[in-house]
Amino acid sequence: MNAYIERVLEATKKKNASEPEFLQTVEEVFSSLEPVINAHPEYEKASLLERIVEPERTVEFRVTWMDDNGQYHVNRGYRVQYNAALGPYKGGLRFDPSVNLSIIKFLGFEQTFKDALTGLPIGGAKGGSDFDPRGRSDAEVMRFCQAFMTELYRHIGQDIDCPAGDLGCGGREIGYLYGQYRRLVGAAEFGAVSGKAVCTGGSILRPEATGYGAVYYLREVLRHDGEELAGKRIAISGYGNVGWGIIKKANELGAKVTYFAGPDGYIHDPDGVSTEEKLNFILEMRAKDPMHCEPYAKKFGCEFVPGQKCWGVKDVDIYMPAATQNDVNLEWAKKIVDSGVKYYIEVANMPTTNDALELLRSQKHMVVAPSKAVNAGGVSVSELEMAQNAERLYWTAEEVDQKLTGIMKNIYDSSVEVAERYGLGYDLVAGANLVGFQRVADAMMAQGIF
Ligand code: 2IT
Repeated sequence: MNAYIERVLEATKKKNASEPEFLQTVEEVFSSLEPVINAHPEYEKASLLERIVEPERTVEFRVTWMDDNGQYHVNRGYRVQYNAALGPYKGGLRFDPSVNLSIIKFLGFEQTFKDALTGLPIGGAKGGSDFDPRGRSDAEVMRFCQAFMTELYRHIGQDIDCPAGDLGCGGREIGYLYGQYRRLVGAAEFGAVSGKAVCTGGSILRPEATGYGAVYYLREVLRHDGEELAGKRIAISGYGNVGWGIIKKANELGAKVTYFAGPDGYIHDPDGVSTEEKLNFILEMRAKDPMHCEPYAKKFGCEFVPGQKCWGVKDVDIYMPAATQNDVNLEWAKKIVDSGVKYYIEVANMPTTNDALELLRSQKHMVVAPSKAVNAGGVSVSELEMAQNAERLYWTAEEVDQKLTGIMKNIYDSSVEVAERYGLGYDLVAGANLVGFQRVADAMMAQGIF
């Protein structure tokens, strides 16, 4: 590795020793940067890497809310405004008990390069809380969201920072968050929060966008090999918003999801999750109890394997981890390698541990695509929502879909082009890191050193 990269990496490890997820993503991104750092000695003089790993601003705050029994709860809220060189900070809010500063910083760092990859004018940020919305009533979720926004509102705005959803923060939560923002600032400033319902300034395609974008990216990967989506079988993990979008678009384009995994095990449905009835059942099942997918097997008479992940099954063409971080570790990656399946398409943020990713990328028979490219359709449509809000009008689903298709193709094409230009061959992981980094670096260099 280049000496400058190594030096900054070591310093970052020392400085952030208690943040393993954050260090994992820094290591992953930095491992791709050697060619661009070699080509730009001026970056070291400008302390570019030292600056890029440090968030521009981190806000940590208390969130106090009352449950339905009149009892108070105190949670911790975060917003890490990572880098706004390319535009207003943009990125989701995660509400999950696992949330801590390390998780939010890893997500914010990833988001910075993801947002750059979209080619749209947005910087990177992430936020959230260790609040657990599971099992909470609508009124409790509303009170939590109002309390969360009562602090957050002073740090965001349509030209400053535009939060959206992430795990545990869906349409309902975004509605409450936006409502409280509007109330506090006394203005219908739609562009300050994205992922809103269409009736309140949202983009018609935002719920589907991450899943649809992932399938559009996959289509480009297959096209590169002279293959098409029709007839392909896919194994996914996670069946939330993103999994739902993947299933819908895969069905539309003639592919099918034949395996999906949840926290309690995995389902094998050889006919695919291919009907409205099955898709609706998944939505209902998840709303009732997000921890169990077994009811699907009972309902549709298919196999359920308890306590296992579907990584390693052989009768599919594509794996798409779409659950959460570090879903695939070295042990699972070995099973994936042994299965002979060619395509490993990351969807969730950082679904693969670094050693597992290295193993998968080193396989001659495999194509590995990185999540920061594959799942960028979500934030892209968030930015289109901001653009619509700025124009004070609504775009049709067709208009948004057409733009999304173009954005995903650009992300793929630019990643391929840059990796080839640096002599790395067909390397989608390095290509995405290099494109994202280069765009942020250009903007930072143009704006002076601070
Ligand atoms: O990880 C992500 O890209 C998101 N959670 C969506 C961010 C956004 O601003 O839509």
